[in-house]
Amino acid sequence: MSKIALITGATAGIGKATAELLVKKGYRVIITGRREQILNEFADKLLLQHNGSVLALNFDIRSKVEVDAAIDRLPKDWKAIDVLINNAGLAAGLSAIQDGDNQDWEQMIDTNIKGLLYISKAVSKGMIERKRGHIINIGSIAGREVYPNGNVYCATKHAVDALTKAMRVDMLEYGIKVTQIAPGAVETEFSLVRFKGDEEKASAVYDGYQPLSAQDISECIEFVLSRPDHVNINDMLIMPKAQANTHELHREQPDENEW
Ligand code: NDP
Ligand code: 8X3
Repeated sequence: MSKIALITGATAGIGKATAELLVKKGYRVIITGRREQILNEFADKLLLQHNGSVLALNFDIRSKVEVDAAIDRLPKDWKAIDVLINNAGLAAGLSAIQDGDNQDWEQMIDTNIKGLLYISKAVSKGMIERKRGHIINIGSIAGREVYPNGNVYCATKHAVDALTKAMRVDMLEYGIKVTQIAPGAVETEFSLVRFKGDEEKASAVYDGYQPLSAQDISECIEFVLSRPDHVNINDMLIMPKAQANTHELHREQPDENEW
């Protein structure tokens, strides 16, 4: 029987690419996000183009009430979730602590940490009863290092790193696997969101080198999921070839003779 995977934040980027790949691999996929129209259009595309089995759940992961209601009200044949991919997340702003915007801080902490906790608690209940499941948390290189002005975003991803390790301990006796996927720079809507729609600033993040694509990360997730039952990949750190760490990026200089 096909496995059921719930992917948070599947209206864009890594979540969207992962939904597409898992549908192609025969998973029944639950996609979530706040942007209802985009979510529903994507569900239709998956149904039509890939003949997939798809369910769209429109909620804000920051609301515990909305998260619990969405999971409680799952149709009977969608309740037995095998895979939870905690992907919904964001960076908001890039500034020193002393200049930080409190609303940005709340949004990152509420989404990247509290939202991840709410849905993990709601979904893991059933996994514990069934004594099977796999939780994949999308961390980041920002969960291993800090970079100038990245403070609160980095802190939320360090929290994802700690929570992944803690969940693995808590889930051990129930046979539930817990994995962290930690990417470096991936070109998605991430920077556009961080810079609040400033396309110039967002695209400059990826200038002069080849970043990872959302598809690159979806393939790593699929690799992790396709291991035999007794094998768990605890952690995977994936970087673009041009990025050694959060500080060292090798950007090609534009050729001055080119015009
Ligand atoms: P995108 O901005 O392209 O996608 C983010 C997704 O998260 C969207 O589907 C968005 O949906 C969803 N989301 C954001 N806030 C909420 C919310 N409150 N409730 C529900 N869904 C929400 O970014 P990425 O694909 O790049 O990011 C995915 C994950 O990968 C994040 O956790 C990010 O931190 C992490 N990551 C990204 C890297 C990068 O360089 N891009 C590198 C390392 C990690 P909607 O707006 O419809 O709600
Ligand atoms: C996203 C990667 O380095 O921009 O998590 O924080 S980074």
